[in-house]
Amino acid sequence: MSFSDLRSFIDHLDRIGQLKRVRAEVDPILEIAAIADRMNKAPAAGDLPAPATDPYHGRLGGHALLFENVKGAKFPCAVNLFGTYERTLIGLGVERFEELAERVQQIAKPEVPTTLIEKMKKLPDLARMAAMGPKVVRSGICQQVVRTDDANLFDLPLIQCWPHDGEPGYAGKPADAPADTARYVTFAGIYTKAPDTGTRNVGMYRIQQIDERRMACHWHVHHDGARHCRKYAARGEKMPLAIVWGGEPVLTYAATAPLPPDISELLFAGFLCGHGIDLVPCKTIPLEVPANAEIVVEGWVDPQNRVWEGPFGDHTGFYSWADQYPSFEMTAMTHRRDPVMPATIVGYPPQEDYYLGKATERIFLPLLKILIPDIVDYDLPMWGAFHNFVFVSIRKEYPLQARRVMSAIWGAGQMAFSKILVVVDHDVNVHDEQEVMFMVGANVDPRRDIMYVDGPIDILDHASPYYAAGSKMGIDATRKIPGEGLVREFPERLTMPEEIERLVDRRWSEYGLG
Ligand SMILES: Cc1cc2nc3c(=O)[nH]c(=O)nc-3n(C[C@H](O)[C@H](O)[C@H](O)COP(=O)(O)O)c2cc1C
Ligand SMILES: [Mn+2]
Repeated sequence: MSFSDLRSFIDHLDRIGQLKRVRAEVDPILEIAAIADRMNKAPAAGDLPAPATDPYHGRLGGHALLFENVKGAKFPCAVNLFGTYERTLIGLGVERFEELAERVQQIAKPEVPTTLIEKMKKLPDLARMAAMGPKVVRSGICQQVVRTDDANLFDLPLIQCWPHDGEPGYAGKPADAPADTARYVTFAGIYTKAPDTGTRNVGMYRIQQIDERRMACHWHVHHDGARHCRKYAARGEKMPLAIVWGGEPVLTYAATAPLPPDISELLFAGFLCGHGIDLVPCKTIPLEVPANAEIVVEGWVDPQNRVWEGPFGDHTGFYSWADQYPSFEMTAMTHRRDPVMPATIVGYPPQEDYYLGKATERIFLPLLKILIPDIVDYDLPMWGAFHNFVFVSIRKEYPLQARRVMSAIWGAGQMAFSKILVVVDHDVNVHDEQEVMFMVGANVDPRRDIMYVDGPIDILDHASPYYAAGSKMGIDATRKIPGEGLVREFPERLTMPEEIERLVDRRWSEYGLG
């Protein structure tokens, strides 16, 4: 079962003991973030066992928190809603991510009907598929309250996450930069539309508050929000943009999913929750937003007017550099009568975003396998902060196959940003960090088995020699075969014969070893 809005998700977490309410007044400046950070590193609430795909870190994340009294703000703030495996699964309405992976695979690999009868049988499927797209409806609860001239961003519990966020004279921001706030939109969907095709995009991008009505839009140059903005800039036009908190919880995940450009996150969310997302037209801009949202900020981006954004304590565990980004000016704020604003913090892992990344890892595995059939499984280890490390296992059938897989991954959408790739054989469990690193130690001749390439790098990477450009490393930890350079025969891995294992099982009690 998936939830129709954030409210019912929060209520459910409350009922099952996964949410704690904080009634004491808390400061949106650093205090909420410090509490959320502790929660992310605490033992997980609930009793779901660690998933097999994460034996090391699967039981962290504490409780979701609802801060009911945020200093200076009109609305409460929720954090850590997706901050464990269990809560992410609940939010996505499934018991295992693989259920969604199977659903996605059906779209990507449809069985093509050949006979007329088969085609007729497929009709209900097609109708169901068509029903997953977003629908525009006349009115929505997200517009119970509409404020235009008196809309004020300080009413929102926007948080400052880390001490040097937005600090003048720090990490590339000039000391005399115009004043802004260090507060951020951290857990919202950013809605835009391409001016030429009308394609909608939803991305999760952080947005820094400048003052009562203005903000700075931090979308990476490689992401769709930036692409849309460049299109408006080329036409000399401003871009309508909506910031949306809440709505169907699948939307929050869909905004983070690495879909190819022009593949609609709203359609994807529809597939994930099994029905189309209802949208309502915005009040002051030509865009549509989820009818069930909690809060919507409408406005225009001026691509010509760039303002300072950052520095920001980022998911890398470091501050990312300040830079200039397009400014946004609010024209309206609409919301429910009693909205809740979700927020998140990022930083040294684990944080809430880790589980969204893990959902992506599992849901996109079938699609990655269609693109690169050699792949058996892959893992993004927690301490790799998404793309610093990727472990991949392959069924190896010919020389230098691991290098082909590396090149393919570096060409596959956002996987292109994988900085250090480790490729192992199919019989290695990629979710077992020790086993993977054991194979790196054992199977690698560094000069022969390491490949470096140059290419685009995640813009948040501070170690690359250039902004968004640098090198990547592939480590081939598979067993080497002829044709892969100077190779001696690889020995067999140590294992006991099956019958001895069974004999020892049988006789265990006889040994008196407990
Ligand atoms: C908590 C969180 C914060 C993020 N912040 C940003 C951000 O500030 N800018 C950005 O470009 N991507 C950010 N991302 C990553 C994008 O949401 C993600 O890459 C998404 O797939 C981009 O969608 P798009 O391809 O439609 O642009 C963030 C992700 C998460 C989970
Ligand atoms: Mn997109």
